[in-house]
Amino acid sequence: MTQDQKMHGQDFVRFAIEAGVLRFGDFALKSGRRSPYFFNAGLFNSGAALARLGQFYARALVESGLGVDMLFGPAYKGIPLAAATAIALADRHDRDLPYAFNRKEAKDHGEGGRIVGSPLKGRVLVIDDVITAGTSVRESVELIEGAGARLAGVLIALDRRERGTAGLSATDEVAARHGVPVISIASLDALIEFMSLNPEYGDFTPELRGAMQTYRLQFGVTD
Ligand code: OMP
Repeated sequence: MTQDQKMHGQDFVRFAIEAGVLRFGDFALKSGRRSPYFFNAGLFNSGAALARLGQFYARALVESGLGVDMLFGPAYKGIPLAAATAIALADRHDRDLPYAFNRKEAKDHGEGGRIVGSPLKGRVLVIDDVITAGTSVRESVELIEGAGARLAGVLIALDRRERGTAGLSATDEVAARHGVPVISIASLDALIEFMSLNPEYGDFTPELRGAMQTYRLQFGVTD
């Protein structure tokens, strides 16, 4: 990871905390694990927050150097994420990429079908919030391949760096299963580093920082 990517991750953690998206407490996850933190991307819920979020995604993609032909936002949460990223790529990076998203229910009238936006073609980047078990990625891959296109990679906001079914992190499992990179704006490591560099910020008590370390030891991957 470059120094720039590291700084970018730290800036994103600060932004997510300030937006109330990253919270600390006691949360039950989809996996059944109890976590001392939770990232709720749905709380990037104003025009300014969404615009800034899109800029973070766009920059992470450009910095990764990954070549993609279009963006795909899986319903529902991925839809505004892909749209905001497409806008930021055009505005800030002079890259006008097509984008699409799916409906959860196929329509039997009007234009019909499950894909809205640009037809799925070429190398498609899936944009999502958080990967835990990678369930939604599998569904996106079926849609992409069903249309004759190819998954190019997955771009997420936060990589929780938790163990999946094997010893790998769930994001590394997704990468290995589909043979593509998973790019994240920030990771649990960035969050823990932010907490130790800014102990006075928010309410990063020694107890909370201890709980984060314990959680990482219990469920995280070390690399
Ligand atoms: P998978 O689709 O199994 O990878 O799980 C990702 C989902 O976990 C997200 O889309 C959320 O519903 C949820 N989640 C978060 O949004 N933020 C977190 O910090 C943790 C989770 C989670 O439940 O693991």
